[in-house]
Amino acid sequence: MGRFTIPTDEHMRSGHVACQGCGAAHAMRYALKAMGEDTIVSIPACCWAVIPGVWPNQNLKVPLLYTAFEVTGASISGIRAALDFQGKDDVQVMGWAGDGGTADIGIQALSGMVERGTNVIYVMYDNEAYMNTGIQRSSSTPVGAWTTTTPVGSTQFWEADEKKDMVDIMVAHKAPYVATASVAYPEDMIRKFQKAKTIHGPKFIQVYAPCPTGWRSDPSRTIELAKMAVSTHLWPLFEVDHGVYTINQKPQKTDFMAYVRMQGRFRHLPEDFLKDWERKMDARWETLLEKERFSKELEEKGLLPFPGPHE
Ligand SMILES: Cc1ncc(C[n+]2csc(CCOP(=O)(O)OP(=O)(O)O)c2C)c(N)n1
Ligand SMILES: [Mg+2]
Repeated sequence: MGRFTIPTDEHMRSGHVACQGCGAAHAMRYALKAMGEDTIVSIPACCWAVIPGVWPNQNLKVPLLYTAFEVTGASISGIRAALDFQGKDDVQVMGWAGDGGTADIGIQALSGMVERGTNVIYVMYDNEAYMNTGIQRSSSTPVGAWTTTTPVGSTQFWEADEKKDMVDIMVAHKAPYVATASVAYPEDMIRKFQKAKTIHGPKFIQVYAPCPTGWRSDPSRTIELAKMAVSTHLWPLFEVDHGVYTINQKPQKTDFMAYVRMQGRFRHLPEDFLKDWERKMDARWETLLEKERFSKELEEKGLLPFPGPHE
């Protein structure tokens, strides 16, 4: 990862209305630095439908289309089709949706978009719950987490299910480029967006975006928390380019409990539950290492990378 690679151009003005320490606000700023001014963004209902503020004072300098919650994939397909009809190949189209809008309610439009091989970038900024409407659980909420619909108290009814693996789902769709990114690593994130721009077809990037309001974490420690998610192997940074996995960072694992303790949403969890969760996360990391090794083996045999759509 090179240093001083972050473009100085800003496509986001100051004056957004995100909460203090909002990871999603950083995510958009970095993404647009990579995407550039010739980008049309489509955003469904989510925090980011509010964050830019009200036109004409909205803080994004690029054209922005607000859509219904479930249609990001369809919306950016339509924008792409219109641009293609006009011969505007140099304009990028970026869908920008939350985890609820992607892993739950928008998944059918996203699936169709990928299946059709649409030439767009779809970003899922993952704050791990429906934050804009008051911290309800989504299928991307991690196991054990408190949310307002998985309350903690006499019921002990915290989130029971494992986080849905959207990267696996996108890889199974044979999207030509699938990656994770984190607001704690802007160089890595910007490089991935720049790379995505050069690849024809549907690209999917899932960005780790801490939400101090919903995670009950200190807003001044958002980046520290995001770094710890990577170093605990909870949020591995990797990319899958036409089926070939590359893990971008292989850090020496740091203290899992320290990560958990920084967030009030996990405060109630008993020791044995946390130990079990950590074991599962360790196994997931080992599995990812194996996927990388195996996909490189397939590449050596000429079985990967698979061809992109319409190639
Ligand atoms: C069909 C429909 N159902 C529910 C809503 C209400 N709603 C607006 S934003 C939102 C939460 C979105 O969650 P997510 O996609 O994770 O984005 P975040 O708010 O966390 O940024 C909900 C439930 C809606 N706008 N439309
Ligand atoms: Mg969310």
